[in-house]
Amino acid sequence: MQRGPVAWTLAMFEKILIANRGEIALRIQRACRELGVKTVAVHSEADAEAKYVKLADESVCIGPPPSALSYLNIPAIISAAEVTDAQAIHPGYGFLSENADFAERVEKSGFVFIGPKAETIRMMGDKVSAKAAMRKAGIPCVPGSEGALPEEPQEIIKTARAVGYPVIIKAAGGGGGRGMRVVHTEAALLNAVAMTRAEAQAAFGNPVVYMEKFLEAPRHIEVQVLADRFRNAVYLGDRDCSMQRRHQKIIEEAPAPHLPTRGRIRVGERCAEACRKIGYEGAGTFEFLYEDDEFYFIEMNTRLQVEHPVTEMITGIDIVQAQIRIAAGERMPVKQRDIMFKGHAIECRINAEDPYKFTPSPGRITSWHMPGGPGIRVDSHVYANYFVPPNYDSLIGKLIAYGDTREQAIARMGIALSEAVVEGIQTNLPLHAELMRDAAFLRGGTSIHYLEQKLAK
Ligand code: MV4
Repeated sequence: MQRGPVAWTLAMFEKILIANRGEIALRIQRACRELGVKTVAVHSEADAEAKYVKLADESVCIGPPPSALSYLNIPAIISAAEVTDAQAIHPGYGFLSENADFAERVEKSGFVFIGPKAETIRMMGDKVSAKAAMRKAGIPCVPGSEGALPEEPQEIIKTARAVGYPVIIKAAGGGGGRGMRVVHTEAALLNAVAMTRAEAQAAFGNPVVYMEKFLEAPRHIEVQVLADRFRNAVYLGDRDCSMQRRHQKIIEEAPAPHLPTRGRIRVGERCAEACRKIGYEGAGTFEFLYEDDEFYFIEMNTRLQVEHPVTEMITGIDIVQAQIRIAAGERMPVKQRDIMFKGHAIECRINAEDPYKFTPSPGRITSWHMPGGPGIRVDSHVYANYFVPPNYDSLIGKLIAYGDTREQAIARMGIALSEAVVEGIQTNLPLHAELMRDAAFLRGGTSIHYLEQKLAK
């Protein structure tokens, strides 16, 4: 929320191509519409009949259902921008959103990529260079190898002794949970490094690995930032995304519960300062592990995130509009002191899946009734008689509840979940309803392992 009116300035795009699908394609379209910008939807053959495709000003089919042939098809997307005369491309999340080569080709073809510079995306994509840049910019990081692990066995052993067991070996080309191995003893160390290197080479074409102290039961806390090309940068507060299973977040909330005020402000300020130092441009997220009142940076996401609505709810700032304005070259009208944090927001991701076995549940939705009332927001592209294609991830919508307090947000979410009806496919709504009554969730501040441990029981 801002004090007084805010005035963005300058020329806006006339037309933006949205290189994504589903709820986020609709979310971006809504931001464009409010800005008076025309939209181009690109879609696969599987999404031809989707409502958000019909709602766009124009649409272009970019290929058959598999993502590799459509939503990841760079030449088809750039051609679609050319034939529709779009000026900018919004990549959403997933797909090509953190592909530096895509960002570069978009810009080389004469379009604006709505996101950070290609070189920034490339730097953050390499977790070793990301960490080095952040350390240099004053962000607290997990202790570990300074940079890539060397080849020499004695050096690796020495590093692990200095860090202290358990350690975790991570691939520089990994991230989001891919390419990691925990090591508890020196006897297991060299083999674990060799295995992680081989897997990293096979999966990412990059054998570089690094080492960190393994944190046993941290929380996953992230800080949202916005920065313009004039080195104005603000933080929009934090989110707790610890409620996850197999690296898939299922509930996120803002602000993160039970953080000490000073630590929270300090980490936020450091993130904004790091953006100024590295010349970050656009929306971004600093991911931290949080344990024993300390923040440890692990990765930076250079895209819009699924969970951005909880931050929008507590700040009143439209993050997607801000991304577009920043990409158009506008100067951010808000300073940190203008940003007010008010209330609490929780997001439940609605997935088309078996609520306890987690197997995908694509197919036709026969009924779809979504809740409403004070503090309830539903971000979804689906409707009754919509067919959930089997080709993409299972997210079919997000239920967001806002309240003056965390307790009120949870109460509102519980009511919303009791009103929600989805038939024809299975969803994880029952799991969410159960979590809204879970004693540990109600206390707040559960670790990244909580949900998997609860499900094991
Ligand atoms: C860790 C960790 C413990 N210690 N690093 C997994 C995803 C990737 N972004 C980083 N991950 C982790 N890194 C150290 N030094 C535990 C995890 C981790 C995790 C992190 C965030 C959210 C969920 C997770 C689930 C399992 C492991």
